[in-house]
Amino acid sequence: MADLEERFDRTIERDQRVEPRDWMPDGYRATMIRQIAQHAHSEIIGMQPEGEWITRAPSLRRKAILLAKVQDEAGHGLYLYSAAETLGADRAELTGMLIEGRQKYSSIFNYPTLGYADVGVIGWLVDGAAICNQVPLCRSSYGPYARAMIRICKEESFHQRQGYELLMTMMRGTEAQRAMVQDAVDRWWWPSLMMFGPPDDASPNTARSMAWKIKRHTNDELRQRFVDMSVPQAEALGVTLPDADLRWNAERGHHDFGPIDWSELQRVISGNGPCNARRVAVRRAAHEDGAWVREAATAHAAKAAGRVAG
Ligand code: FAQ
Repeated sequence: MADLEERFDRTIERDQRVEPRDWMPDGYRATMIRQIAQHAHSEIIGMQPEGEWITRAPSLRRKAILLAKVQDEAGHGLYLYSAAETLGADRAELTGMLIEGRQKYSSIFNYPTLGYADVGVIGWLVDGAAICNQVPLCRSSYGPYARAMIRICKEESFHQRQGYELLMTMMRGTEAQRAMVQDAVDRWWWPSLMMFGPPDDASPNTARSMAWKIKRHTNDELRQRFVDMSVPQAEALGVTLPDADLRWNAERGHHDFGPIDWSELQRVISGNGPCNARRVAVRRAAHEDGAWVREAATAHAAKAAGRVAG
């Protein structure tokens, strides 16, 4: 046992990857399952806010782009559930925990999409925040998760660019279109900052996850990186970020920004955001409606196994 623990510690120390068959502390396994499952759930629930606009896309081109993006999100979710399975988690159980409200998913997907500009702003800010958070996870210590992140980040980059391009197009349009973009930015900016999680002094998991090299940066470090990245992008776009305290601090070499309403994050995480009930109800209905597919696939697999055995 001491040997195994030593080998695990050495793997982490040398920046090597922990693989599914390696011994790992129970806490490491539980933390990885928690984070990967929450991430997978976020991708699957995250299909809904934009998915609601597929039938209302303003052109065939926009519809094709949005369909591709939402399908990518489904792919990311399945990819991540597979990574969780390599740790011994059961996918059906994880889905059960999501629809019973026993496991979390990202707060950001509990806000409504009120117009097509929201699709652009989700691409720009939400995928932008996701990239900021996930690029360092490509160096996460758990091999299957780190490798999954490489592909996911490439696709998220496409998602971010499509959002920004959509917003650029709208900003070149009519006054009404520009107002739609600004309104969407006003609604999504603060929730995007909350995606990075609670502040470091109120983040119970960060220290342990950093020591295990699951996380490579703290929540506040990544949030700051995202603010610094977004300010020039907002300027290029011609929108105002809704924060009167946002300004460059030459001494720190970063932008200062106003206080975040952490009670809102708490409210949304604990199930009381604007759309929590609707998001989970839609996921539950999809799961129940898909029962016949799972049954048919199981029956088919049993038959096929019988044929091989016979
Ligand atoms: N929402 O101690 P910490 C996407 C929870 S991107 C809900 O700081 P940790 C792409 C946290 O889990 C979004 N819950 O926790 C996309 C913990 O829960 P516990 C998904 C939150 O893990 C784009 C508790 O609070 N990305 O889907 C949130 O060290 C567009 C205490 O927090 C990922 O999941 C929150 N915002 O750090 C799809 C990335 N923040 O212990 C569609 C991977 C914290 O009670 C469209 N995850 N919590 O179970 C991570 O990097 C980390 O888990 C953090 C949280 C940074 C999210």
